[in-house]
Amino acid sequence: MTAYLKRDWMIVLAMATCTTFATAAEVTAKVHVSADAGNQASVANVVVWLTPVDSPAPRPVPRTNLRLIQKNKEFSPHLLVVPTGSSVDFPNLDPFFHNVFSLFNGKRFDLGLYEAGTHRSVTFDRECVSYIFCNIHPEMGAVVVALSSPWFAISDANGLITIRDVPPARYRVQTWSEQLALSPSIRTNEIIDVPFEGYALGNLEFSPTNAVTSHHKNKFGKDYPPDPRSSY
Ligand SMILES: [Cu+2]
Repeated sequence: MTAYLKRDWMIVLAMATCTTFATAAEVTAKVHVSADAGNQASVANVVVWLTPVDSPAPRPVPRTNLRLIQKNKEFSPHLLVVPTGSSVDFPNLDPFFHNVFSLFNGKRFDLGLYEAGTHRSVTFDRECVSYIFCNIHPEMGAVVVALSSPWFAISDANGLITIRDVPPARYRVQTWSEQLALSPSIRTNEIIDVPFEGYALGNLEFSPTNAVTSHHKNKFGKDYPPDPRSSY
């Protein structure tokens, strides 16, 4: 390849890169919790996603190597947001049994009793919110949010949300939070026109609600029995 040809290719590549950046808008927001909530409510882990209004959303690319581990009688991470079609592995890294199930809402499954060092996986094949529990340990709880849109983000510890690489178009804004409810309702399912320059949603006002994972039944719909083997 001659030096001139090389230079031409570099110009083409540079132009393509510029074009990509020019069409990749950012949509930002900030979670704000109403003052009467005290200091208890966290502004983190609020999920915001955009669904195109005028055309179907492109099919999201399923992610691979997703894990929701069980260790020290906890699920980790507590919240996992995945594109629909993704499989999540549930390895048991504790030296005792767990019994992972999701029957409350969303994807329904019961992985049964499985021992230390084994794992099972679940494919989240439709848009839904699944609450994951263990039938042995009531303190264990996690949430998997499966989204059909590739444009989503989760608020950080300061409540900041940045959805990147959003093509300019009209979108419906949707939110989910385990412990917060969006208020006032006028912003529920808000429609926005995202221009090339990006869009700032500003403050999203939330108020606290009771987290499903903090008070739940076992997989038979009953209260958890007291565990005589407290060390397990
Ligand atoms: Cu368990």
